[in-house]
Amino acid sequence: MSGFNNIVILTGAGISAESGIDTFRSAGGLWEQHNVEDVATPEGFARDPDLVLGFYDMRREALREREPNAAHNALALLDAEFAGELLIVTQNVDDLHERAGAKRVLHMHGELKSALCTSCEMRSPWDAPMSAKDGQRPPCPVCWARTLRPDVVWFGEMPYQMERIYRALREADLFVSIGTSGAVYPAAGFVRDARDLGAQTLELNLERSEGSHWFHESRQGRAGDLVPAWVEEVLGG
Ligand code: BV8
Repeated sequence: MSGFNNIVILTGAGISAESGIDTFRSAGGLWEQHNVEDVATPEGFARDPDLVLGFYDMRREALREREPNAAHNALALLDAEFAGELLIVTQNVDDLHERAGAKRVLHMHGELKSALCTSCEMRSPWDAPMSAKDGQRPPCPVCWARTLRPDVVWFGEMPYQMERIYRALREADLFVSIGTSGAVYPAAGFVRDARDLGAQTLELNLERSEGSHWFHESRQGRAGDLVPAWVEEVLGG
């Protein structure tokens, strides 16, 4: 795994599973507890904002008790030690990559700890409940309107920084997918884009995913085991 100069990594909920954060599609996962149309679409938010705000408040609150795991720490080490180009594109809205120390991180589906105001469209760091309290939702720190929403990308919404991601995929000589089911686009299509553009492709996942057949190599196992071993291969040269 040595000799690469430009690595793009895509992470999904599976990299945070060993930190105790629910994934979406495993047994008991988020989509078994909640109807995705109700809590992860703009239509659901328009229909019942407090249900949606409560869903994200619960996940933001749960994040306080969670810590990065060995996989996040290994990617942070790679970020610090790898001399080439590196971009960690995460579908996750948790902050565990950053808390592990990774710097070159791009949240294509937004972040739990960010608030987007639908009046002034400004984003603000946010780590408090967004649901109404005593009948009032909290005010936007910029314009004071009580019109904040979670700064996450819902189904039917455009993921963030797509141009930057496609530019990185064009330049990558290695694309690694970690802990994702390959069920949601456009992220699920990145492996094909990277492969068509000449990159080597590697999947690290607990089980075979919907996209496993697109990868040159697919390794099954827990991220906490597979990722440190892979980072050692890359840094050990
Ligand atoms: C878009 C943020 C247009 C919010 C998420 C009809 C109408 C409208 C849209 C569509 C449509 N048909 C298709 C679409 C597109 C749609 C889509 O793909 N739908 C699917 C369901 C078919 N996509 C969109 O709407 C996207 N936007 O298309 O805009 C556009 C786009 C480009 C250009 C022009 C226009 C926006 C989608 C974003 C939705 N937001 N999250 C939040 O977090 O609440 S999606 C969410 O699910 C994640 O972010 C991720 O993207 C996706 C998949 O989740 P995973 O991370 O993979 O988690 P999952 O549980 O599925 O899998 C976990 C994996 O880990 C498993 O494989 C498991 O085996 C493994 N694992 C578990 N434990 C471990 C492990 N691996 C290793 N170690 C372990 N310990």
